[in-house]
Amino acid sequence: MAPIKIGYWDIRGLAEPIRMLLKHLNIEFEEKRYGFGNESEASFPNLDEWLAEKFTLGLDFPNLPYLIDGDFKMTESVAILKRLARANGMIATTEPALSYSEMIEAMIIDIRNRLINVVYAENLGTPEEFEQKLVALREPLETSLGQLEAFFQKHGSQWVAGNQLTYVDFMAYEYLDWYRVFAKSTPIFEKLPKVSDYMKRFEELPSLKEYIASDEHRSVGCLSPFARIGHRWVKE
Ligand SMILES: N[C@@H](CCC(=O)N[C@@H](CS)C(=O)NCC(=O)O)C(=O)O
Repeated sequence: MAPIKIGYWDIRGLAEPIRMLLKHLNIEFEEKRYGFGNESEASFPNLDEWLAEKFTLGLDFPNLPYLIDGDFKMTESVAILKRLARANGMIATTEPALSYSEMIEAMIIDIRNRLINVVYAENLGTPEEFEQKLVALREPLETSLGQLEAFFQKHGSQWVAGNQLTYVDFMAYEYLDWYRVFAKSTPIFEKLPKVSDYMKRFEELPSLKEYIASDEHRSVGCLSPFARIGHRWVKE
């Protein structure tokens, strides 16, 4: 049987939790990574490579990322993660773990979107104004991370669903990791021992340790070149 195919831009973005989950599960998969054109041309960045295929793939809701598994095709990053998680024991099945992990899933998406809304905003303002908007992200981030720290403290859990690693951890790790680039040299997790341990625990997973340390993961931008920052980024 042909391996699962994942289509996405040639960035980490919304596909990285899916890629990491597949690697963790040791599931063979093929990737179609769409480029943004030639960086030396005035038309860069452009969507041409993706747009040439977008409506030819038989997707009900054409978008990126997509998953093609034989005749089965779908989009929506979280739905793709959940399909893979359900099939491979990577989703909580008991209460309250399921409710807690779904709560954190939604909270992590909110944290991620606050950043996305700033860096992809149509009116980015002057570099100074943009810098101020990035600084303004710190307060809500610190509040959310402080709450996550307290959650781990209160529940004594290793992962968001207790002691079971689930697909939500793949989202949480990736989207919290994006903030390391935007925080520049100012540490964001160091004051939070539980959250720091959580990030480290994920990075140390034997299934992912090598990948997370590799250039394949570290040197690829988190975001597309349409974002003011986050496209060209090498993790320190
Ligand atoms: N809710 C969707 C959002 C998908 C989305 O916004 N994809 C962006 C990249 S992050 C894209 O460029 N889609 C291609 C398109 O709109 O044609 C998901 O989570 O998968």
